Amino acid sequence: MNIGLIWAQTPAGVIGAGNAIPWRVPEDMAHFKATTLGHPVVMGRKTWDSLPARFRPLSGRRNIVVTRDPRWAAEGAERAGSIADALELAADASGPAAPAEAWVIGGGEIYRAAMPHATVLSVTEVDSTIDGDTYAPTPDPSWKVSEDEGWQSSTSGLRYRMRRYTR
Ligand code: VY7
Repeated sequence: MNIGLIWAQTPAGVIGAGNAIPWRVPEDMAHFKATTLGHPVVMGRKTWDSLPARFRPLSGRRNIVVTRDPRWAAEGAERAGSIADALELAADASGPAAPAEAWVIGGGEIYRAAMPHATVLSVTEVDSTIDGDTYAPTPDPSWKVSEDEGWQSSTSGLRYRMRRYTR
């Protein structure tokens, strides 16, 4: 199973502020949904909490939530006690075919723990100088940009670019 990490960051690496994404780029939300739809998604418990309740669980995807709390439970989510357990759960076929890919969707702590397991990174750069308290991991030199669609303008007024890294 291929494991991807997907995030959106500012050029300074900010991905979050106060348990939320401190910008609104609809094109990136659409890209996030299109990329992850039909695949298991793995997220940390804080990221689960950050999703507006009406969007939980993320529809059309198995939602696997990583937490050390053995009593944690939520409707529509499966609990895993570690990243390794979450990825094992994601790889388990419930139907006839094993899933080809799973996406790790955040947040900062989970990206850092999952990066060694990943073969692809989908990184949206949002051209904003906004401050935050949560940062993207830094891809080490084994990662190369394999796709870059260049800067685009969002209806939000911000510029953004989508890049894919592989190794
Ligand atoms: C997270 C939401 C947050 C706030 C309001 C609505 C990249 C993104 C993420 C995570 C953008 C989000 C949403 C958007 C997705 C919808 C459900 C509603 C869906 C990430 N590049 N961008 N993110 N939702 N990990 N990586 O906006 O979600 O997918 O069904």
